[in-house]
Amino acid sequence: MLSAEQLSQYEAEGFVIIPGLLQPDEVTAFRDRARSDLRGAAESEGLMAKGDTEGNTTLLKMWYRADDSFYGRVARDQRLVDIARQIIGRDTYLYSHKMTMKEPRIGGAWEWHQDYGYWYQNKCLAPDMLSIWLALDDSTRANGCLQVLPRSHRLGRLDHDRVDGQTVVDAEYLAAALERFDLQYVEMDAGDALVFDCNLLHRSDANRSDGPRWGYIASYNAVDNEPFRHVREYGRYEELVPVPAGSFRDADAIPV
Ligand SMILES: O=C(O)CCC(=O)C(=O)O
Repeated sequence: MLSAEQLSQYEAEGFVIIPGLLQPDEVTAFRDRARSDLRGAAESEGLMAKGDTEGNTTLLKMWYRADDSFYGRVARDQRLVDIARQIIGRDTYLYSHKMTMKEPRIGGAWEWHQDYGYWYQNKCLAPDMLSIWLALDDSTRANGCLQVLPRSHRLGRLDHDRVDGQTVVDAEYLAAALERFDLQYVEMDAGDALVFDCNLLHRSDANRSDGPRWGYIASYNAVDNEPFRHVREYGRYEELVPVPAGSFRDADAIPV
């Protein structure tokens, strides 16, 4: 659960950082498992490569189910579920979960966007959605940590365009937002989490370092805000049954 102070920071700023949400041994187990499952995974296994404007590529693996797999159990971990339910304030389900992988020197940038820029197009009527971004590596300016515009969630949903394979916020509105809000680099230690509103403007740079920058993102939605029409494979309602903290480590081997 978030403390009252963390919750009011989330509401005011559109995000809050939770230091050490995962214990060091949990991070190690999660990172080792993910590297072994996902490194070398192919497009046929659902791995997506997203280009950026400089020709770099960032990798993305998405999961759609709140199941009993290793990754499903991370998304259903009691600590994450409690935070999501607390913020949404009514029946909540897992919208999607994914790994964003920036490999050393080649991992590309994510351009400015609001997640609700995508999810509105996916037929979610209300912005009653949030994400928890878990750092599996220390996430720094050098390796392409997240950048946010604090308070920009108050703008509501802005228009987005499809540019070079990414859904990015309208350039003119972005320029105005950059004038109005101070950009913040969200540097995190492995195991820290960023909880953020679906309308918070965010991006990340390419990974110019010699180490990987991997982050796992679980996104949650209000049950009554399930897409009114399904245009994507993900986002379908499934009961969100929490599992004890850290029990993902006990999950059996599951296909990636
Ligand atoms: O992991 C990142 O750097 C950004 C990912 C992101 O913004 C997204 O998946 O919407």
